[in-house]
Amino acid sequence: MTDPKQERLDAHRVDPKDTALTTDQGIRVDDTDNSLTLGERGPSLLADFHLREKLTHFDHERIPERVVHARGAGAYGRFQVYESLAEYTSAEFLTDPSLETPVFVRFSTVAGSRGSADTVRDVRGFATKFYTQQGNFDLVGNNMPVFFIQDGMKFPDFVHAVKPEPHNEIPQAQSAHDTLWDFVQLQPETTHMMMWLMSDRAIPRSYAMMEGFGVHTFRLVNAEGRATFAKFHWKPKLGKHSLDWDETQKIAGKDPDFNRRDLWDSIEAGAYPEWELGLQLVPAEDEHKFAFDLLDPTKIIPEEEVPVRPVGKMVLDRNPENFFAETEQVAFHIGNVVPGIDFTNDPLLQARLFSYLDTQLIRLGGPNFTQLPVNRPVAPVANHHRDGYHQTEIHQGRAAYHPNTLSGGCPVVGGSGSFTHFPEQADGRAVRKRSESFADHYGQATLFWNSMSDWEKGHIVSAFRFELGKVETMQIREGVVANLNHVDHELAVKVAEGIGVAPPEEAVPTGTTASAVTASPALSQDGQPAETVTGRKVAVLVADGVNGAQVAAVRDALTAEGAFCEVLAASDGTVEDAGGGAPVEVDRAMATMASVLYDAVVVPGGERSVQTLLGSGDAVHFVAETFKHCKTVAALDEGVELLEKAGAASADSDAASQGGVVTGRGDTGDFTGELIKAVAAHRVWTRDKDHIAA
Ligand code: HDD
Repeated sequence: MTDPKQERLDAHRVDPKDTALTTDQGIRVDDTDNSLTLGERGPSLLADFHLREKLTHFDHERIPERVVHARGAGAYGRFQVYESLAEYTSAEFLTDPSLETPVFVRFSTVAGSRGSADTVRDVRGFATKFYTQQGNFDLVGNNMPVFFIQDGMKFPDFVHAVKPEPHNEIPQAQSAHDTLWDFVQLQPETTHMMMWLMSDRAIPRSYAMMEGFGVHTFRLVNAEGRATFAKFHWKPKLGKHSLDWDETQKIAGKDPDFNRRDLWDSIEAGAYPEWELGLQLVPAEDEHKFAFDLLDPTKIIPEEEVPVRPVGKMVLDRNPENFFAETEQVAFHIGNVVPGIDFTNDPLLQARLFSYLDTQLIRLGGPNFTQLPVNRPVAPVANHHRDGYHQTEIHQGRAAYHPNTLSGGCPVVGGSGSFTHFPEQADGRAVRKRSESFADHYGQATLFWNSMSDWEKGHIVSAFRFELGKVETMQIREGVVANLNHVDHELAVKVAEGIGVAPPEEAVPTGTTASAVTASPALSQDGQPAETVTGRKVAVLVADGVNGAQVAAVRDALTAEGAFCEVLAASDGTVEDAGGGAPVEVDRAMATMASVLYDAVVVPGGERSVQTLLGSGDAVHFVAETFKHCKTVAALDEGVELLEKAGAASADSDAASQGGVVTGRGDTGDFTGELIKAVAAHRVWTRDKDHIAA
């Protein structure tokens, strides 16, 4: 009798010579399914080296997850500077426009464990490793330009507060709990960052639709040794866009890998994510010209005060081969800088200089993690570091010390192109004291609030209400409201009204050192450039009897623009074309997907198809939910009836005036053009009256 398992294996077998299964010693194995036993029903034998080795290796497969930023996804790409920045820096990758520098980027959430959902409310890490000819430069930033605390001394306190509570390890990957907000109420320096965290920046639609920030003020140093202060920015080509809060909650269940999958799929499809690197440059002599301290990481330099100069472009165009080897083992370190880039005395940055190397030692099990392929520089490495766990180099020669004659004095030290620390003048007494220039915790939180559109303000109020509504201790809610009153009285009152706290009766003074600008349009996500649908995902709902020509036209138009178009029906397979043409291929069974996984829905015409969809609770819900989340809903011919039934359009309404509702008849020409425009515009946030009025 034939064995079905063997038949299936034989059918997929490649040349067995190259694929023989071996032990770690290279010995070919005759059976990897059955332990070696004494008789068929007898005890297992210690002599079974294959079993023991297989289990031992498996038992040791895990390494400690990152203490923060455990959940992440990465990709390779390239960076190129537009024109030489030699006036500011001697870093070759920033001065030679002909150089293409390979990069690896890892995006992450901060609080959750490795297996937590992507779409939680959190800061996103945006860490870039530039493999430059002069060595690795790591820009270890976030998608928000400020941080929770001013001094690295507070980092363990902050992280302990935001992580799941220690007694019951609840909640996972959430900031909505007592310990975080207790810390926040007592540490008002968190206020500015909490405004960002409560804004839609904390729930990005895609990594490719996020800004990135180096946060700290760095120092660029040119070949003559002249220093310029610099803030690093990443500006996404696709604009900065976010999800709807209700949507994120549902995605966390429907597809916890939502952002990771989006990055992977976009790269596989050739829709490569792209950012411009931008610099805010401040001459050294202007260090004290601002209303805040450049060394304070809870402050931005408003772009309206110092413009962001676009200096280069990064494209991510290759997915890793193996998640563990590359994305999990990549080791970033803010101390990895190349000549021409240097640090400042920002006390948060200074503490980070210690922490990153320290953490890699425990996480990656010894000092040789720099030899792992993803961490290895493209620049040659030569020094007297020797031995240690997992040493993969076979070092040559007798001299592992400097100076030496036995190796001809090699490797030589110094010379042109070597890193020289900026000779900053420093003088003072050893003190534990926060600088007075860091004292204002509210001014820029107010600037952020004042820069938001109405719908963004509505989302922020709702987020505070949600988060504080989960806080069990009333006194903590009250403390946060008291802090918010220093940001904006109306904000504090609205938040208080939603969480059972007595609203503050009168306004109190807000911060003093905001900046020269009182509102910064660059902080808002309103009115983003809407020129592209690259990476967007559109669902097309169909059943037997659909207008197949319309499905094809919609699919062709969207894919030509770099969007993903998926046809959904009650089950996989095909559906009949109303015109008697070839059956229409179904990409997904509706039950396996949900509206929250798409940016828009299209209902093509076809009498029979639409009648079936009208009778399907799933289909009606799909359209209604798409509409509720402020996305584009579109229909052709009879399909409009489904929009009406879902409450997304009414027969006598002027569809165009509703925004994000696209309808058409018969011919798909204008329809697909309008559809693409609407999808590119992301969302019609003003549709969500509940939250704006909150
Ligand atoms: Fe950090 C990881 C970004 C403050 C200590 N951090 C980590 C990652 C990012 C950031 C993106 C993940 C890197 C990856 O993908 O592997 N961290 C920031 C930013 C900060 C910041 C933008 C403030 C401006 N971090 C910060 C402080 C400390 C740390 C103040 C400690 C004093 N961060 C760490 C760490 C991690 C880390 C414990 C955990 C895993 C790792 O380093 O490799 O060392």
